[in-house]
Amino acid sequence: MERFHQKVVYQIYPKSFCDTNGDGIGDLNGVTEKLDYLKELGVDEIWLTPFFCSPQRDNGYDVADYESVDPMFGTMEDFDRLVTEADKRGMGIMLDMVFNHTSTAHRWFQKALQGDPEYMNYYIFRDAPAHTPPTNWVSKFGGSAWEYVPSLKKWYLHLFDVTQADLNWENPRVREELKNVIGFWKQKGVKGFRFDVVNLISKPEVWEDDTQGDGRRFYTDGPHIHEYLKELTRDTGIDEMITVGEMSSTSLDNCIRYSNPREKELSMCFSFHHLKVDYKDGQKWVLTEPDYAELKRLFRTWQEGMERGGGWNAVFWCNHDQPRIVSRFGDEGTYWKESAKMLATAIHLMRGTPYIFQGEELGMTNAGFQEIASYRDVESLNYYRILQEEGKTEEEALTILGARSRDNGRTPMQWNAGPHAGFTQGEPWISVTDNYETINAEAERRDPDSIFHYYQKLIALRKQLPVIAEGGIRFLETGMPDVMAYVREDGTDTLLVVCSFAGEERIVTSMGETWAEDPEAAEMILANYGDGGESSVLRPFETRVYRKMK
Ligand code: TEU
Ligand code: CA
Repeated sequence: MERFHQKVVYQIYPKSFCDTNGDGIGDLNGVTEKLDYLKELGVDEIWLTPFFCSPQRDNGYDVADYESVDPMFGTMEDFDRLVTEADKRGMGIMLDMVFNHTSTAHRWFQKALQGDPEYMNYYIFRDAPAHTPPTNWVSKFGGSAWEYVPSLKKWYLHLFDVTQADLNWENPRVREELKNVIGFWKQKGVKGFRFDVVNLISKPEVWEDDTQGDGRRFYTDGPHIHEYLKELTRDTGIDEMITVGEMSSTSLDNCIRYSNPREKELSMCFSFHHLKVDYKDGQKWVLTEPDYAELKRLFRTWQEGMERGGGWNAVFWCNHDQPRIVSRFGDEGTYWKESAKMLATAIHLMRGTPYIFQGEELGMTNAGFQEIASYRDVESLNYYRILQEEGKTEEEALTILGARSRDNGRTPMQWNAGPHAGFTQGEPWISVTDNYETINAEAERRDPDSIFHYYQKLIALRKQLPVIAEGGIRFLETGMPDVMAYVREDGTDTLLVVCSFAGEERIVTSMGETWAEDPEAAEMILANYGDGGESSVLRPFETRVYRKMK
């Protein structure tokens, strides 16, 4: 078994996790202070999003010095102490490497701006007339993906914010610099790495306008991506660690190659297709109801496809870029607890390594801010403007932001019912969601029926039953678009996982070998309603897990 198949990773956005010095910003000492909480939950690895020196234009994904701790998060000694304390509790620290781009405040880019040809070749500068970008590509944060530098009479590429300049991975000097960054953090005891939008690093040989889209088809899963990943892994020796690639708009075939151990590229991949079933025609900023039939189809394609190809999925719902899943695909009201537990079951028993984003284990919900002053995210602030330029009213724009903004996942962790949910003694950099008096860690640790304790059970189950980490997976036809069922099996154990995404009852008639009709043949080992209920009726958002020993 691969060392990470039984593990569960917890993602921390330090800025919103726990503030220990009263400046309203979460810090590394806040993470250290909460390690016992994470140990109680039962997670194995802790992924920290970037805390390196940064102008914070994209909350740290605009890195100005890769081998540093930004003073707002603390000191390098604070980091060393965090690694030591996590290690004492058997937990590893995973860092987030933003290698597709640096901040324009990085000294490399500053040297490039001064016209130093060596450092200009660290980035992607192109000649083109002052008012005509080299291509018509669109930044993921809106606007052109190119910025003109009059003093150089050249444009530079930025697939994200204008202050995030794309690195030129064709330049061996760049690749050596980034390998040294990996080496720096490895020797500090880091146990794993997440690579940010890593499948965008290989740019095309030919630069041309995209007449069919925003340009992503030219730079996504680019011509040398697999070579670069093999070289990075080989030359830094990270194949012994847990590595995960964030793959933007990628394909199943590429993710099999990225994560099949034979390829010696990465341990696993994040893909996002399942988190676009509520995008209208793939457009994030156009609201539509989730298409659960498509959600099931995607899970089946990726789960069964990655098993066939020997790849490995990172399975997740939430992160710092996504709205809170209980608000998005579950129910914030009557069935808040049941739907949060169902959503957790749906992915934790799949084939792959589960990731829990801070607060997801509490059922934290979207903030849904309805005034622009509450927003902090550069992408959201850009689209608040863009949507109104496209003719939306301010109210319509705020309704869309309330559902889609990345700030929904960045509100402070809700620790208790005290001021600012116990996140800070100061003024938080972003408002706390107003339901913290009922949704918080202290309340849920006291409630045996809480979402927190349900996540504990799921994490423990992955360690108790090898079939979860190692078994095969097969999806069943339930005959209903919003009821998902799959079987996990190995030589000795078989599980049946049934999840209803519906807000009302569903009658279960046929699901092949479900054993629901013959409860004696199988034992129900997990459920989100107190009692076993009627085997042929699924209550709103009901989930049940049956086990049959061969
Ligand atoms: O995210 C890349 C990414 O695909 C998302 O930002 C997505 O494109 C965006 O939310 C639009 O839906 C990674 C990081 O997770 C994100 O926080 C950074 O902003 C981005 O890369 C640039 O580094
Ligand atoms: Ca702080």
